[in-house]
Amino acid sequence: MVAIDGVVWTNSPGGLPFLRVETDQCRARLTSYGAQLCEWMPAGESPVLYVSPHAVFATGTPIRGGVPISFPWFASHPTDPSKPAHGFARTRTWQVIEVTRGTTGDVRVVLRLEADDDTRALWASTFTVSLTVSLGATLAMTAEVENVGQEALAFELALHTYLAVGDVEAVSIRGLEGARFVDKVDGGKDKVAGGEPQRIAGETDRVFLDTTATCVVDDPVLARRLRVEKQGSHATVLWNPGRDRARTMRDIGKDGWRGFVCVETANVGPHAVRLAPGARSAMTSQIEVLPLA
Ligand code: TA6
Repeated sequence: MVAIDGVVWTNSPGGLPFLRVETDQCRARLTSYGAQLCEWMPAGESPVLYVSPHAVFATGTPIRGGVPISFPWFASHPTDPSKPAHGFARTRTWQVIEVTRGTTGDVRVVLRLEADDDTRALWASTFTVSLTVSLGATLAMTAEVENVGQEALAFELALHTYLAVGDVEAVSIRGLEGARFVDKVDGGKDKVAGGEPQRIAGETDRVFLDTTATCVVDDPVLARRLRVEKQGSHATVLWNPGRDRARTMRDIGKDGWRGFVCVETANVGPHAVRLAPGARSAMTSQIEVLPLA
């Protein structure tokens, strides 16, 4: 691959290959393990993605933070609890197809994962999934799935984005007002959001349906606004474990839960995507940092 200014490959202490990007537009870190973006920081900003100080960087373990990819199923497997939560994409090493510098100075990285014997043992379908990441003053991530097999397939997909915030109990999330959601911390009940922004008070695990809306996280502590715009996605997941549940998780630490909120661009549940042989489908999430007006 041609050397690109501001881009180097390194290895994490656990041996994962990391692409480090340092340009006049941003600083970023992405590993081919799970095609997981673990840092994106536009010039002059503090980190936009949260990564737990207790995150494990080793093959076989999902990395807690950044942007894990849930594919081909979301959360627990619907029928077989022995299969890995959130599918296998986040614990496989993806192929790096391309690293280039765009005309606007952004660094563009394309990664791909294809079906093989290991994926077929967990999911019978023949697919390719690619992730295109544009790392600049804004962040764009597009995940595209193609059915390269002979049978129809159906999948769920989420960009399980951990947004870094000053104090999760102080943020408000706009854009989901009036949307229908499944409340996973209330027995999976179907509910409808009120007219006020979402706030995090205790464990929150909500799958908003039929929504293509942009979400805006207002963060008074960091005095900034994170704007998450999306295309090709009909669900948004809002998640934070809260203090008590975080205590049961090995890789979050005592107060880690305060430092993030997951706002996930997704196609899950009733929005699972069905693809005929030869068909493809793309989903994009774009993140921008704005001052808090
Ligand atoms: O997206 C929300 C969620 O599905 C939650 O139910 C929660 O458990 C979270 O993902 C994290 O899952 P993980 O397998 O990474 O611990």
